[in-house]
Parts: sequence; C-alpha cells; structure tokens
Amino acid sequence: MSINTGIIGLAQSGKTTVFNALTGGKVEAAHAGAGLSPHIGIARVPEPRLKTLEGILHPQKITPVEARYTDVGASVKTLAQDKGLGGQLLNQLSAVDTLICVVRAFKDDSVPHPQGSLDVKRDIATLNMELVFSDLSIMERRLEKIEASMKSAKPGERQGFLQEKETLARFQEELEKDMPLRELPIDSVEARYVTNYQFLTAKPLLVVVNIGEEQLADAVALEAELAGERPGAKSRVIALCGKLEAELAQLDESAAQEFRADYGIKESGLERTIKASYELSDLITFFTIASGEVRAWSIKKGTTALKAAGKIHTDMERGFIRAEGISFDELVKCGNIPEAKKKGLLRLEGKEYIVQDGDIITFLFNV
Ligand SMILES: Nc1nc2c(ncn2[C@@H]2O[C@H](COP(=O)(O)OP(=O)(O)OP(=O)(O)O)[C@@H](O)[C@H]2O)c(=O)[nH]1
Ligand SMILES: [Mg+2]
Repeated sequence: MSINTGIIGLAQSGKTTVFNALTGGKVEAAHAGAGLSPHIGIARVPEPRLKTLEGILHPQKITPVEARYTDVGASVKTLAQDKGLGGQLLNQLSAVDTLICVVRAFKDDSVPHPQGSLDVKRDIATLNMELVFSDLSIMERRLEKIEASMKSAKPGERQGFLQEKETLARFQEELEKDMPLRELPIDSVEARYVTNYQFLTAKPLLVVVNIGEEQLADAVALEAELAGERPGAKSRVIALCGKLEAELAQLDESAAQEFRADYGIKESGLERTIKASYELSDLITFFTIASGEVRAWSIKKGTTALKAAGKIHTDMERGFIRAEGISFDELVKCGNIPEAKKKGLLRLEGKEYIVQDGDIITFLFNV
C-alpha cells in the first residue's frame, strides 16, 4: 500500500461524497451523524505511463499503485474534545500520511451549513485553526510532563529533555503565529519529534473545495485565488464538484469522459486529487516487468535500489545482487527492450543507487 490519506472537514461539507468519488465507493452520503464511523477505501493512482508501457511491452496485465483513503466521518471540530471522540479522531488522523480537507462551496438550501453561511476562506481558516489547536494541546501536555520529569532526571537524561523542550517551544511559537509545521524548515533532530508526535499541521494538506455544478466554470480562478492565500510546497488547493465526480466514478471511463466534455471539465478532478495527494507525500513511481505483468510501485523520493527491492519482497532485499534498469523516456525512445539493450542503455545499478521517477527496474537477487 502506498499512502494513507485522511479526509477531514467541517460537518456536511461533502467528505463522504468526495471519498466515494475517489474510491468509487457507494457509502451513503447525506446523513449528518455525530458518531465516528470511518470508511476506508482504495483508489488507483492515475499513471498514464502504464498505458504507454502496455503498448511497448504487451503484458497480460498492468497494475497501478493503490492509495488508501479514510473518511473519518466526523467534523474536524471534534478534535477539540479532549477525550472520547476527539481522542479517537486524533488517533486516526495521526496514522495518515496526508490530509485532505473538504471545504464546502456548493450552494444548496436543503443542506444546512454548520457555520450558518457559505464562506470558503473562513472555513479553511477554521480547519487550519483546529489542526493548530490540536498540535498545541499535544505540545502543552508534553511540555508539562517534561517539566515534571526534569525535576527527578539524572544528569544524563537532562540533555535530551532540554533539546525536546527547546524544539517544542519553537514549534509552539510558530503555531501561535498561525504557522503550520509543514511550512517550517525542520532539521533532522526536530524531524524526530514531528514523527514521534505525528503533529497534524506537519502533514501535507490538500484542500478540496467542493463546488456546485453551476460553479464549474469558475473552478480555475477559484483555485488560483485560494492557492495565492497560502502558498507552500506542502499544500495545494483543488476545486471540484464532489457530487458530479461521485456520479461519474460509477460510470465506465468512456461514458465518464463524454460527460466531462459536456461539462467542460478537461481533467478529472479526482485524478488531479489523487495525483496531488501522491505528489504532496513526496512519492515517485518506478515500474517492474515480471511474469506478464507491468506494475507501478511507489516509493519516497531518495529511496535506494536496495530498499525499493524490499518494497516488492523482503527476499529481494535480503538477497539483492543488483538492479537492471532503464528510464521510461529512454525505453520509449528505443521502442523496445532488445533495442535498448543493443544501444547499451540498460544500466546495471548497485544497492546504493537512488531510484528515479519512471525507472523500469528488474531486481536480480539470490536467497
Ligand atoms: N448540491 C450539492 N450537494 C452536495 C454536493 N456535495 C455534497 N452534497 C450534499 O451535501 C450533503 C452532505 O454531503 P456528505 O458527503 O454526506 O458530507 P459529509 O461532510 O460527509 O457530512 P458528515 O459526514 O455528516 O459531516 C449530502 O446531502 C450531499 O448530497 C455538491 O457538490 N452539490
Ligand atoms: Mg460523511
């Protein structure tokens, strides 16, 4: 499984609708329940290069990367409840790699807005604030504990506590200025604490603005306007019509494309959403060819050939001999593998080779 994305937002913003659209699911939208009943679904990460490879290699099967989505089924405001539901929600969100925040922009008098009126910027600010508060309260509790522990700490332990205290205090200061951790430069020592406590504002954030069908023509302008509000490499804004996308997700691809053309939608909002959550998580794709299957795999940027092999099978990592690879572009230029071999473009790489996006790799191993 590649990445795990949590879908959050205010009540009735369209979280379940967007979840259904992403995963082709059929979870009942509409009910405004207070309980926490998460839905988990799988989406295939769009990868046009797989189609090209299919044309070149004629495999029996192509397998895309899968991404997991969790619709947490509760308003992000639930986080403010320290115990019970708030704690459960925090546990669930701590486990995800990336957050999707659904913000309502569609007009519909039959769906009440929890804030009483439509205001996309206000709702984005509210969502950010809830995430900031959640992180701050974790930090406060931890800092209190550190204070208490320092009193009885042995000299050898003091240094660690001091370092943690200093880091958390810096984080706190930034959060109080409304600066999410994802936008801070973070060194390797500080990164340890981010991993430890799984701070929500440190996770990449994709804001999905859920527009109505009649707003589709303004989607691009809306995205540009909102993206300008808070630029940053770890966050992105996408406007899409959740209801329409959820309906299209139930159709076959050619029918869906026809509908999209009718609505003047160039690229599926879903594909853009899935792609964006993948990119925000710093993932790249490599491909393998084996027993009639061309398969896409996802790894973090900077992963070595050895670790990439381990992603496929632990035996491949344990018995790693070398990797044989070619870039997607070179293979396409050559037209086929034998031609690439003749031109000497099939590279032999060792354990430490950093796998590149688009590499087509065969691992040689021995166990
Ligand atoms: N008109 C219109 N209605 C929508 C759209 N997206 C969602 N809805 C409706 O808004 C209501 C809430 O949608 P859900 O997807 O259930 O929202 P949610 O955020 O999951 O709601 P809770 O889980 O109860 O917080 C449902 O009645 C949907 O049919 C849209 O783009 N246009
Ligand atoms: Mg829901």
